[in-house]
Amino acid sequence: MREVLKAGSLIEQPEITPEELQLAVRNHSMPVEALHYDVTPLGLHYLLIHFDIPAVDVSTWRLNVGGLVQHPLQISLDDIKSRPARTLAVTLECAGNGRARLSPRPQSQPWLGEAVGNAEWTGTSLWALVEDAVARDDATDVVFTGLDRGVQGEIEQQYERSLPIGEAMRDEVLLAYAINGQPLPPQHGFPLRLIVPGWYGMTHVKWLRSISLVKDGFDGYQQARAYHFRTLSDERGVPVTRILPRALMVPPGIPDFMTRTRFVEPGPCPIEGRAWSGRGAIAGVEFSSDGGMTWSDAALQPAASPFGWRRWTFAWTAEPGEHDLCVRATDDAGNAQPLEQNWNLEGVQNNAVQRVRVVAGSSSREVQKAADREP
Ligand SMILES: Nc1nc2c(c(=O)[nH]1)N[C@H]1C(S)=C(S)[C@@H](COP(=O)(O)O)O[C@H]1N2
Ligand SMILES: [Mo]
Repeated sequence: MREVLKAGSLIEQPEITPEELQLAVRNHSMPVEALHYDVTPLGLHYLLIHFDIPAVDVSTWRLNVGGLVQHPLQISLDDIKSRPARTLAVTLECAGNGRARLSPRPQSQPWLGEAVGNAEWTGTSLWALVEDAVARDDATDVVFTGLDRGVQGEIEQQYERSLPIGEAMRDEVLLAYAINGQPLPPQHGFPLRLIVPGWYGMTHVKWLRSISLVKDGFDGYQQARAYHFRTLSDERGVPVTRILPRALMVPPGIPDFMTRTRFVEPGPCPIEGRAWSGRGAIAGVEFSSDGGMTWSDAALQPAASPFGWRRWTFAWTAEPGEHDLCVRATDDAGNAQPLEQNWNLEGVQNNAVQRVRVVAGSSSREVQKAADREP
C-alpha cells in the first residue's frame, strides 16, 4: 500500500509536471467534438497504455487458457477467429477520466474529461471458450494477463486484472480481435483484448497472453492495490468496477486556440452530445446555461446499443453575453452526476459535470478586445 502512495504523490500547483506531460502525449483522449459520431472513428478513440505497446508476432502468438480447468487450451488467432463471432458497440471510459481537474491533483495520466470512446468490437464469447476448457468447481475468479510488462508502485509486473467468474461468464464479455471492422491496431491490444461492457477501462485487458482460472480472488497490483476509491492513505478503499453516468456535449461555435473558450452568434444554437452509464440505462440528461443553477431536460435518442452511449440534443438559444454551459446525466439505477469533484487519492470515478465557457455576440472577439482596452 505504501508504495502506491509514494508513486502517486499529490501536487498542489496547477502546472503540469514533465512526467505528466510524458504520459499525456503517449495517451490521448478523444477530441470532444468527436462526440458527434455514434461510432468513434479509429484514431479518435482515447488510448491508455501503462507500459510499452508490445510487438507481437502473430505466427507464434498463442492464447493460453489454464489454471483451474480440466482441459488447458493453447489457441492461435486463426482458431479464435474461426469461432462464432459477435460485434458489439461498447462505450469505454478510463476510470481516471477527469483526474487532472482535481485539486490537489493525483499524479498519474492527467485526463481532463474526454478519456472515452464508443467503438464496434468484434470477437468471440469468453464463456464458450471457458466452457471448452471446462472450469473446475472450485474456480472463483478469472485472471487476464497482458504481454506488457513494467514497474508501477515499485513492483515489476505484467499488466493483469481479474473478474469474478460470474461477471466473466456474462454473455456480452468478448475476446475481441477487431475494432470498427478493422484488425485491432497495436495500440488497442493486437492481436486480442478483453471487452467487458459496462466496466471502466482498466478491466478491458489488451495484448492478452493468458486467461487463468483461480480460487479465492487475485491480489495482483492492478487489482488489489490500484483502482480503489479511497481518500485516506491507510484505507484499503472500494474497488472500482462499473462506469458511473456521464454526459458530455460537443462545445458549440468556434474555439479560442489556447483557452478553448467558445464563440457563437446570438440566437438558436443547437447543442448535441452523448451520455452513458455502466450501471443502468440512461434515464435523463439535463442542460444548464448558467453554470448549473437552473436545468432543463434534453431530448434523448434511443440507444443504438445496450452497451453504448446515447445521443441527446438541446435547443439552446444563446443570448448575447457569457455563458457557463453544463450537462448532467442520470441512470435508471438512480446514479447521478455531481456538480463538485469527487476527490480521492487516485483520482478515479470522478464524474463531475462538464463545463463549457461560451461567449455569444457577433465579432465577440473584437468586442472582448475593445473591452480589454477600456481604461
Ligand atoms: N495489457 C494492458 N491492458 C490495458 C491497459 C494496459 O496498460 N495494458 N490499460 C487499461 C486501461 S487503464 C484502459 S482505460 C484501457 C484503454 O483502452 P484503449 O487504449 O483501447 O482505449 O485499456 C486497459 N487495458
Ligand atoms: Mo484507464
